[in-house]
This record gives sequence, C-alpha cells and structure tokens, in this order.
Amino acid sequence: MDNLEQLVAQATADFDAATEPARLEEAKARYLGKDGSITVRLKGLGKLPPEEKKAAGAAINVAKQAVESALAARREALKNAQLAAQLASESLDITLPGRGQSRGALHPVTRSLERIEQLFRSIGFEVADGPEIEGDWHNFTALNTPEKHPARSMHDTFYLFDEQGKVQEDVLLRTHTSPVQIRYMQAHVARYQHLEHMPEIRVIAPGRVYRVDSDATHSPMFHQVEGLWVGEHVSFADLKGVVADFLRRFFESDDLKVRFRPSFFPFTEPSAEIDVAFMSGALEGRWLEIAGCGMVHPNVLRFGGIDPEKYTGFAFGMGPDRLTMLRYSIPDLRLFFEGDLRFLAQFQ
Ligand code: 2U9
Repeated sequence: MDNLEQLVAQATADFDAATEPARLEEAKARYLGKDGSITVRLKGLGKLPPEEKKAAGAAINVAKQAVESALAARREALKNAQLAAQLASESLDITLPGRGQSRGALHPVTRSLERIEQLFRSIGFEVADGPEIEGDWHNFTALNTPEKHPARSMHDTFYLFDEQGKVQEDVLLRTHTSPVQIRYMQAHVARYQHLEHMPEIRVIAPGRVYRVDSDATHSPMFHQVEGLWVGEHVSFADLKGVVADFLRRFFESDDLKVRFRPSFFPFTEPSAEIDVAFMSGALEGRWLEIAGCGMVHPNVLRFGGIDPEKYTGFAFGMGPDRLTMLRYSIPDLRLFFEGDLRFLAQFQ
C-alpha cells in the first residue's frame, strides 16, 4: 500500500467496519501500533536519501494525522452508539399509567362501633372506656357475680401470670366492659355527691373483651358495647324504648320486630334477652338473639356508690361482632380477626 491516500482510505474503512471498541483497537494496531503500517513507514524514513526525507516525512505525518482523526471519530461514534443503546434499554416510559395508591378502609367491626357510638350520642349518651386488664373486684365482685360462679374459673376467664410464672388470681383480661361502668359510676358519684339531685348517668362502654372460647361463633377476643342509664325514675319501659329505637336505627328497619324474653344475669334483676326479627331479607321472620339487658341489681348500684333506694337504672349488653355479621350476612366470626385482605377489602 504505497499510496498514502489509499492507506488513509483503507484505515478509515477498517475503523468504520469495527462495531465494537475491541475490534477498533485491533484495527488501530494495524496502522499505528509498533508494527503498524504508518509506524513502519516513519521508521523507514531513516533509510531514505536526505533530500527526500523531509517531504516523505511530512506526507506520512499528514497521513498519520488523518488516520488518528478517523480513529478518534470512530471511537466517539461507538461511544455515542453504546450510550444510545444503554439509554434505550434503561429508559422509563413515563407515559405508562401509575400503579395507583390503594385506599385503606375501616374494619367492618370498627364501622359498626362508630355507628353505635354515633346513634347513642344522638340520644345523650357519653362514650367511656377503661383498662382491658382488670382486677377481680371490678370484673366480678362489683357485678354481683358469686365467688364460685363458673365465669370466674380459669376455664372461662384468662388470668395473668406474675413474674415467677404463677397465676395471679385477681388479675385478668376483662370478660365484659361492665368494669368501665362501675368505674364511671364511682367517678360520677365522687364528682356530684354534694348535690341534692345527682345528674343522670347515661353512658355506653364499647371495647374488646376476652373469654376462653373459640369456634365459628366465638373468638377468644371479641367486642362488646354495654350501656347504662341511672336516674331517679328510670324504668324497664325506658329500657325497652331506648333499645328498640337503637336497633331499628342500627339496622335501618322501621318494621324490625323486637321482643324481650325473661332471663337471668347476676348484675341485673329483672333480666331479659333481646330478640329481633327482620321483615325482609334472607333472615325474614326468624327470631335472632341479639343482646341482653335488665334493671341494674341493687347490689351493683351499691358497689358503684349509688343508693338503690333513691336511684334505679337499666343496663344492656350487645356484641357488635354479631351485629356486624347480621348486617353484612357474614357466616363465620373468625373472618373478622384473621386479617385476610380479600375478606376485609369487601367493606370499603
Ligand atoms: C353495670 C350493670 C349491669 C350489662 C348487661 C347483658 C345483660 C348481656 C351479653 C350481650 C352479648 C354479653 O357480648 S355478649 O355476649 N350481655 O346479656 N349485659 S345486662 O349489664 C350491666 C353492665 C354494667 C354496671
């Protein structure tokens, strides 16, 4: 390849044919490397007669510069092509729709509890709460539950262990929310006992309660809402009116049938179970047990610091878990407490 112009053209063609940097460097070596054709020519200058050296050297250097700039241009082109390929493969399509933010929702039992609280607040009740770890006195004694009552046994109630791992006989997980009302009565009396006419007590106590029990309709932890109304002339008729009105509003059913069936609880006398019957829907015409109630037992009023000769009161208790099951036709109570989003997401 004597002709330098040809050599430059060939080098440029070789460089352009290299599609990867490694191939390009190999091509470079053939021209500019230790034994490359440009280098060999420069080395050969020494053998030329002095009068030819200058012109030949200048011509080779022009060719060398042309090869070097062709090489630099190709290096730049390969680098740009590689960057373009990388950008294309790593690019984000910002026109894709986003994955969206899924919305949380309240637990169905929480929705029922909020609804119950709102309905009772609307007729002048306060909402109270208290500890879930209770003492034997507040949970049982003050509620007129006899010493040997089965509810007090380890079979029915969760007792707490002390630091030595021994069962503490008087520390337990509350089995109902009634201790809240006992505490409420005591605080109310302490606040108003100097008055000739103590203001009425109207309070509901919603919250978690615990019993040793587990099947499709019983969970070891469940919810209760208990209500208490104490005043100078509170009667069973008031109890029937408040409870029936609440149930009709809760189930949004004006023609809901409500009946009171005589029963027994240690903390109320007389006592009744409350049944409802829907006039439409899947459960139409069937009586369902839904709550319990009664006039507060004089002993319980006394434990709360209230004179049963002067005051009477009614109380009721219901299970919002069960009310929620009925409202949404849910067959198994345990679904509420397993945290399965496929179940919970249905109540948005
Ligand atoms: C005080 C005095 C009396 C609350 C009452 C019931 C009847 C009752 C059940 C309903 C469904 C428990 O969750 S459940 O299984 N409750 O039948 N509860 S009277 O009586 C009280 C409460 C507090 C100071």
